[in-house]
Amino acid sequence: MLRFLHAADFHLDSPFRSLAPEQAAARRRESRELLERLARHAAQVQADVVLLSGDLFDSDNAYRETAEALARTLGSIPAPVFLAPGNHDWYGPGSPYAALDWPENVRIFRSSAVESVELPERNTVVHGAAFTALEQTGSLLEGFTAPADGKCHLMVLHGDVGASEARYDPLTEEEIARSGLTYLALGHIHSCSGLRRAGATVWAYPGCPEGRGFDELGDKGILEGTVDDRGTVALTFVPLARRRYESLRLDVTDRQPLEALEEALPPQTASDLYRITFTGETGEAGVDLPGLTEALAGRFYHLELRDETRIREDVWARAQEDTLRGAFLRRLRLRWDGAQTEEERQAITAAARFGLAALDNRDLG
Ligand SMILES: [Mn+2]
Repeated sequence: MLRFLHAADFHLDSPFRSLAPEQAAARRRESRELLERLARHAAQVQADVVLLSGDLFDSDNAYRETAEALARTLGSIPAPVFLAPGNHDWYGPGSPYAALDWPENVRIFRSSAVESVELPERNTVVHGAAFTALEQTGSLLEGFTAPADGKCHLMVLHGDVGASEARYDPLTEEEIARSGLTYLALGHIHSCSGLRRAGATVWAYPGCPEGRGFDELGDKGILEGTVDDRGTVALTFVPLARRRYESLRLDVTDRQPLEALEEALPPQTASDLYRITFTGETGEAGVDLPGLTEALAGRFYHLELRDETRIREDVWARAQEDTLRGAFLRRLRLRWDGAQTEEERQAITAAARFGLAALDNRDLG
């Protein structure tokens, strides 16, 4: 039986622009620790081979120390490591893949033509190809067929299955089915695909090993797989992320926001990055975001609160009043009723809240 690890899309040295500079720097350091966790896991489960499907670096001008850390950590893995550069870390004369001396157990694919490496003691062949430019408009799998020689055929590749645009190695399921591969280890898509089949070939994306924004939510990690003597592939998801991005929408109609939050949150959130959006209906002041931020201090690694609640009907009802307040509410209500998008409605809601606070000489916080 062959045991492999499959990881991709580390995007080392990502800028983390949505965080404060110090936190962004800490996050970049932490992403390098992901490599160490990968190496430790490989040793722990005695992986026979490690497959890295590109976008290890976020850009082609990664810090030299990051590249050195990658080389060092991959070199510490007691198994052969295969790396197929992707669109963010494409192989070229200026790339860290060309500039550094890589340890003996690390094989980096450097050509857009598929190359094959035999692992005779494992009855396995590992195939792979590289992005050699920012874009790869033709399929790297085109024309490839693994021989039916009873060996286990793995391929490591960065590519876009079922792509709507042809810039990132567009692959089709028909092509994968024709490849004759036992397992196609892909990178590029940042969420884990789980085990997928095309013909007799199993393929998968592990997703990125840790989220980098609120578009990469929840548990993130790598895939651990086995191929038995009959060529049957099994996959297990291994969480690797230290921190998770979570996005929560919370209806606070007739509820205290803090209470509703306490009910919805898991006990441990201090390592994680949360975006919490309040929905439903509230009174004229809306949700007290500064007060909540203070009450929740220290509970999260990073917290974003958003008030998307609507103003309750009883507040609008005062539009009938023959006062400045009534006139103000009537005008806004007309605009609200004519609003075409949720953004417009949000803007009108905010205007109503600020206006009512101003009319009452009340501080919105
Ligand atoms: Mn990519």
